[in-house]
Amino acid sequence: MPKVITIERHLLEQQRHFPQATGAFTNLMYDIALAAKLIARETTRAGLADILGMAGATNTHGEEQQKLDVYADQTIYRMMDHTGRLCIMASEEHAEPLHIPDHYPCGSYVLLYDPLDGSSNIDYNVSIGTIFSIHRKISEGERGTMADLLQPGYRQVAAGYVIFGSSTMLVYSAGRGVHGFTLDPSIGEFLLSHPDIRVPDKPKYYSVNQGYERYWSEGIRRYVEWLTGRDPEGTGPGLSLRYIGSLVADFHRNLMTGGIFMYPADRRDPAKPHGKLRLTYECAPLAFIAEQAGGYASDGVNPIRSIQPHDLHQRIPFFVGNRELVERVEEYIRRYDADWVEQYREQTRLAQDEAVSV
Ligand code: P6P
Repeated sequence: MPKVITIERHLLEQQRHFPQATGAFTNLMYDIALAAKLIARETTRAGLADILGMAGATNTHGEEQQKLDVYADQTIYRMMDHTGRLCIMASEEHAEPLHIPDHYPCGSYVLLYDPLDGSSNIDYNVSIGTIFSIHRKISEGERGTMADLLQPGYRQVAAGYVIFGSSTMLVYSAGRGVHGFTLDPSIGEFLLSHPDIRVPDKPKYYSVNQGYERYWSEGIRRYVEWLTGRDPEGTGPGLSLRYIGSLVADFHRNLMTGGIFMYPADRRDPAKPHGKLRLTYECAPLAFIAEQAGGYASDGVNPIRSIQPHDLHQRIPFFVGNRELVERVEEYIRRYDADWVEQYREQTRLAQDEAVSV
């Protein structure tokens, strides 16, 4: 009989590599897995229950909240707020940090999460996902502060995502490789189905919203020409386009098949000069996963892991996947978008100076 490894067993085995471990991280991951099971149950029923459709409320970014968004956000918070493992949280659905209630103890970990990314796809039965990032507390005192939330990606203790699709998968890394668990709903357990995930050396796909091509910089336009083998020298890899419009689904496919996911800065929306995706609870955790699997992630100028956040919800351009593909887009941006790079560096510096001065 093949060895059945539950996520609990896997976490306990991994914990043995950390002699000082108290079990708090292991229990935190259990809590995340349980929240994922509860959300999975609702997403599979979404077509049946009255949970479909807009909740009526709008989130911090003025986007209409789907009821599943609200349910996922509340479920994660309620699974975490009383355990004594966290000192503070942050969610894509809330402008301000989520503090641990005074009547609950605080712990030494920090959790940032996007409770249900891609939620606009809910009504069309397209895969959606939860993304999470875990840091250690660095501030003084018992309770967490904004400084604990605004840590650069290289300080992440762990990161992962749950993809709610044809099956529910939890993919995570705690710095010792990337491991995928598939939910067996008949027993309510996440079973190890994809140990030690590595980005394949030979990439297959590129993912970008081609509909925005007219808003791209010259560097991005030329890079995509190269990707699809249309560059003058014909040296490009000739990749196929796959784009679902659900970050977790697009990321997961490229992680498994090799490729690059891109959400570049574009001139389409002046309110979002640096693209749409968020650094702290989308790009940084996925960058952690990609690099643990042998890939690389960049904003086109800097490694994602090196970026010091200046705002909880700051947006950045995002390129993630096979290292050589991501490094190549950095080359194209350096070569053809020098003015934009200078402006981006200046805007970032000013924003970081302003954040420090507050
Ligand atoms: P666009 C979904 O709304 C999301 O935040 C990500 O999941 C996805 O990658 C992106 O937006 C798609 O955005 O502008 O291509 O529709």
